[in-house]
Amino acid sequence: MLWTDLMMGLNRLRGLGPPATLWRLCLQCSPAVAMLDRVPSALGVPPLGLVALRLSRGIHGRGDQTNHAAGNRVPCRFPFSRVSKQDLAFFENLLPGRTIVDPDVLMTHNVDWMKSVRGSSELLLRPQTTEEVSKILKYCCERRLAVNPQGGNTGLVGGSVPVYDEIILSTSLMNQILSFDQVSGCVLENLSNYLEERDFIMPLDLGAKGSCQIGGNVATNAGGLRLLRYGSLRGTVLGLEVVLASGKILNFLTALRKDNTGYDLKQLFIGSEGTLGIITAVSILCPRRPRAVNVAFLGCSSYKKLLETFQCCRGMLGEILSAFEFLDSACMKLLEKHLKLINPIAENSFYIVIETAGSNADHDKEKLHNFLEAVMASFLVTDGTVATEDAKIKALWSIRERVTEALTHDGYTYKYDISLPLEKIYQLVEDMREYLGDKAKNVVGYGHVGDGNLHLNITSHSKDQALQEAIEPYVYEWTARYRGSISAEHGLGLKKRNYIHFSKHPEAVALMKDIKHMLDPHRILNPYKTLPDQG
Ligand code: 2HG
Ligand code: ZN
Repeated sequence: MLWTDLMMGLNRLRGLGPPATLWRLCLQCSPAVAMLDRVPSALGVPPLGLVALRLSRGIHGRGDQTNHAAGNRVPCRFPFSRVSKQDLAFFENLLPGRTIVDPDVLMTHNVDWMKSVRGSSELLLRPQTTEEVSKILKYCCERRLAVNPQGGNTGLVGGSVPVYDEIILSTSLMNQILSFDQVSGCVLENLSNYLEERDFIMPLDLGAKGSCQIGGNVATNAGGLRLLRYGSLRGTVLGLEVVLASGKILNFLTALRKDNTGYDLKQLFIGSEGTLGIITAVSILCPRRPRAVNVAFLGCSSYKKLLETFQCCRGMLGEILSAFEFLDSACMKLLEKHLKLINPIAENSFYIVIETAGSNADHDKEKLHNFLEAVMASFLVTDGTVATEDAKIKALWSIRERVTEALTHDGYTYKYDISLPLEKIYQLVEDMREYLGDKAKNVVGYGHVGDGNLHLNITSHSKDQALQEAIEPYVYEWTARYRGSISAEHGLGLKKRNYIHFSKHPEAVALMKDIKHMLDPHRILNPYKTLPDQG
């Protein structure tokens, strides 16, 4: 197929379903939602903007009390105090009108968006300032009351909701943008819009951008669709403000790009899933908004060809490549069946979403054209379509971004977020399909090829303990055999905490426990998450 055919392919996009934004509105209210990602950026090395956020966290969960697979069994409640009338009076005095005991409001905060874990908290606190967070934690620490920090509650590993009756500390009101250089915690999409008006972008982008909060993103070290281009939050976050379990406020809110004065303490809190402290402000490096963005949606007949396409893409698109994502044909079938999305190209075994983002439209177009000609001439790619216009770019992206949503309509979903050497990624999906046979309804693979990150998802008609026990620990043993990670970007939360040993040595886990003990000796912060019950 030629470039002109690719351009003509755009016409077929007109039949695509509703824009991706529809489902982003409210993860908590709708059972049919997703948690995905996408990309952009600028050509060359344009000046970088800086954003600092006073924020909100997000991730945690309750043990699925009905889940008896060994690693997922919920530990007994730790001997925390229970909220008394005096405690309530203290919080009402500190946060008048923001101390919530209404069971209807609490219901949505007790359940994760996948509806797979549920807590029984009877108290939700909505602080607005760092000082309020500090006073809450100081009080809870003295009273031995457990706290579940919660941002947008879009996590996928049961990390963002309570397990038992932990007090939910929601950071949703800590959403002030302090300044362009110093912003505060915000829903990711609001923040992205704010930055775009100023000609900058956030260095991360997730399908859950309409609900997830920047504090939660940092606390979970969320990856997303821009990681290939901008790297992880471990690199783009320049500074943090954190409140420890004792109530002590740590201010590392620097905006410096370089600071080699000893240990980089902020890294301890990035990805700690709210178990070490509550992040209350973030400063983050933001790239300039790219002038020219193109998206190509391509079809490949095998995973081998997909990988060769990726190698070619890296070589030929180089500095303008901002995303290389994939989904398999099983994902496409679910999108068609459950969301009525229309495949814009001919049926294929694999589909690729490539995004370029640069500063010179003609230059980028020419590069993309040459790349497309090369991969078609060598029969790596069998069909494709390209979008340069915003609405069409969104429509193509929504095919990748909405796979998670489509899966929620297919039944109970078992989620695995695995890092592997690139050539092994799809073998896990194939082996799993063969191994499970007809025990599973669907076994699908998609994810971030550019980052070596597979999202292996398996569905069944309803929750099936035997199936879960067949999958786990098989999937983790398989991953460990190839030195992969059992959680590439979603964290461990409640669901994966006991599998940490498949990716970390015992000495490392022991050191993590020591750090937890030092920073939160009474284990009040997000208990039952991230660290394994034993060992
Ligand atoms: C994505 O990349 C998200 O789409 C969600 O990380 C993945 O639902 C999943 O398994
Ligand atoms: Zn992902």
